[in-house]
Amino acid sequence: MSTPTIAAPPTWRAIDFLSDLHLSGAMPKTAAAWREHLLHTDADAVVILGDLFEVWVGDDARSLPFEASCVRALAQAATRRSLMVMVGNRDFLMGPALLADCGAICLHDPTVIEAFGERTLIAHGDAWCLGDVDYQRFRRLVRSEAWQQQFLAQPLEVRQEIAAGIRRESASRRRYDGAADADLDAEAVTSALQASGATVLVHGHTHRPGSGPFGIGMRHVLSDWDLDHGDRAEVLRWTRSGYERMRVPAPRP
Ligand SMILES: [Mn+2]
Repeated sequence: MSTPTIAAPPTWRAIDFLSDLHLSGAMPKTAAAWREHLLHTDADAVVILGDLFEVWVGDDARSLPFEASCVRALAQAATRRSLMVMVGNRDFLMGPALLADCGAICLHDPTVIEAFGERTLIAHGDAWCLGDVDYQRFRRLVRSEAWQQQFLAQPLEVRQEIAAGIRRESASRRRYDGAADADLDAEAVTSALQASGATVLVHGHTHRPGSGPFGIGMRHVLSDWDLDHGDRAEVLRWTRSGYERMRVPAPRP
């Protein structure tokens, strides 16, 4: 299958990429900084590459106060600029209907964005951590229709309890995210770049922000966000002049 492609309108001057915010009610500063950026960035488009939420247990979670406030922010942002969302390994149960409801474009993982005369491949990143065989097995399970039907059939409170259990237990958390030191497979990335005609890859997931050559191309790894226990929050901005990392400030008290 050819990689889905999104062509940026020629009028666009800046595209903001972000991922791995891991938003939850327990991280109010991070959520506030995200909302501020989302609503007030001067970019033409905001592209979220997975793990916007620490966990998303199904679209009925939008009825919970924190989740509802985030969904409102997404919908508000989408009235001002183009908003695109790809799901990650934490929030893969965010459905296309919910995103459409917010006015966001639901992105296939991976997708190509064509802008400024170039083609950039974008992905969450976990699907190419092929060295982590246990994680890939787990990923296939939870992405299967059967597992999701069974999980979503349980009451919201039960699903929240299961998610909280995963967050408490570091062993199951590793299973959920993959090994902490896992990186993307360079051969898989090379094939994906070749198949999509892209020379640059932008991805998240590994929480190891940085830019450099990888496979046959160049890659930019997005930063995770944490302004509640640390000082990490960054957006990668793509313009005609290239890629630039921008620190996102903590919210004013
Ligand atoms: Mn992830």
